[in-house]
Amino acid sequence: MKTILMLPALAVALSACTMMSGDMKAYTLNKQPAGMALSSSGTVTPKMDGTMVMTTAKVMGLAPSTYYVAHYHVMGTKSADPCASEGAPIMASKIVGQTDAAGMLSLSGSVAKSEIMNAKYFNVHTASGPDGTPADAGVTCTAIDIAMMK
Ligand SMILES: [Cu+2]
Repeated sequence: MKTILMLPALAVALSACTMMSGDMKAYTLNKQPAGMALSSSGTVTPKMDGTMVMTTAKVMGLAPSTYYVAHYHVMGTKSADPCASEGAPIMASKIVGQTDAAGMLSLSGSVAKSEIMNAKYFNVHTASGPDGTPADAGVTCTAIDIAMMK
């Protein structure tokens, strides 16, 4: 009985180890004011790769067949909460994508870590079109402190 109980603990330890390689961590995206009419949920995962940061975001429950744009932002002054601080977007980190018919969005992009060194949050906006011009102040967001990542 003792060996059987040990197995799940070992499996957890192994998967935790896999998660740590490359310093990957999934951040949960929370709604911003422009996203309140949507039942969205999702995650964003920045992954360090040498001098670059590869960012992958998956969001569901957005408007179907709609363009969205995401970027990292520096901290703003409107709030101590990064997602409500209204900091400037870091344009080099812009990623544009379109939801499928079910409102599912997958984004991925690569940016030099030096460009986003001062990033304190990452958010997703509705875009006015494929060029990724933001059409609102943000639908979903998470605080991410890039300087704290290895
Ligand atoms: Cu933004």
